[in-house]
Amino acid sequence: SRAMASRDFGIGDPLALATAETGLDANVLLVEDRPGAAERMAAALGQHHAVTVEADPHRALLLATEGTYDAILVSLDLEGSDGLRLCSQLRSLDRTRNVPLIMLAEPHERARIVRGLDFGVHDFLLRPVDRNELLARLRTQVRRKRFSDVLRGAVHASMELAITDGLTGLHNRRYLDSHLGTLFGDAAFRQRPMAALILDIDRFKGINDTYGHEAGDEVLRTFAERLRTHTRNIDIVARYGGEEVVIILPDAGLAEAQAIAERIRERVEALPFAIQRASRSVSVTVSIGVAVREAEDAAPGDMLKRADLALYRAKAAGRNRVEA
Ligand code: GH3
Ligand code: MG
Ligand code: MG
Ligand code: MG
Repeated sequence: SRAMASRDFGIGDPLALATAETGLDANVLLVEDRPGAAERMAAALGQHHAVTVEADPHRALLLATEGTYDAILVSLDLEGSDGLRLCSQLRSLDRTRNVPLIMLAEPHERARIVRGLDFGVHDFLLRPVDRNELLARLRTQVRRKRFSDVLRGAVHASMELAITDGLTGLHNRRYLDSHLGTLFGDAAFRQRPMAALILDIDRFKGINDTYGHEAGDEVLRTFAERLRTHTRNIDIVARYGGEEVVIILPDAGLAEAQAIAERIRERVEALPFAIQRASRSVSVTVSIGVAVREAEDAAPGDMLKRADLALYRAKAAGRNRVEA
């Protein structure tokens, strides 16, 4: 059932994916300033992996933050600088904290090895480094990293799914409900305006009845796409019900909100909507209710209620219009 669940996210079985390849061509950064040691390790790794050797810890940090390495090996006994400090920096920077990090140390440096492990260095190798051990530890770390990347992607995908409407790709009502309170409270606190539009496609049932439910779905997808095109990134566009959409306009007053609503109404009316399976297009119009946050509103529901009443007036007045 785990495989089933992950297929739903379109990522395949993460465990299979992470364990399948054993070749594991990895991109490795080796921070080492002893020429002999660097050469031997590069030779050992070189067969399967791409190795960049860097002796200077500052340049190594730059390389690590700019590049995409699958693993970083750091010598703890660099001449005149502290490999452990570099490890700590690599573990604290966003760009590098998830890259597998392996310390190279002398056996008598156990105390420093323990400190490194304490702040999150993933593994260590004792000198003289055994070639097979090097390859095995590297392989383990790279595999762990790839596995956790896949899982991270899956978690991200499932979180996206939970707040996205499956048909239109707009935010869903759950997302709106969970965010609107905060936005609304923030606007009230800063005494900034905020507006809400409720949009409802006119006589949508007729499109379903005439061309079928799938044609109706296609119109909804196109409708959503046009709304995305004609709103800003900071606006929240959420599918609220079947063919109803709520748009939250942070920082917009009444005049601006009405202008935006009117522009959307015109853009919907101006271009017919394609219905591919019927090889034709249909005219669609939308009615829009507009409301703004009032000082006496206790909750965003008050604003939405006024927008809904305005929408009702728009329908009653003949549809294809904006009312506030
Ligand atoms: P009005 O101008 O008064 O809004 O008329 P209307 O027909 O659009 O209004 P009504 O709310 O009565 O009907 C909405 C229809 O939307 C009914 C429902 O079958 C349809 N609908 C709701 N969700 C979906 C959906 O996801 N896909 C499709 N194809 N139709 C849907
Ligand atoms: Mg309706
Ligand atoms: Mg409708
Ligand atoms: Mg409706």
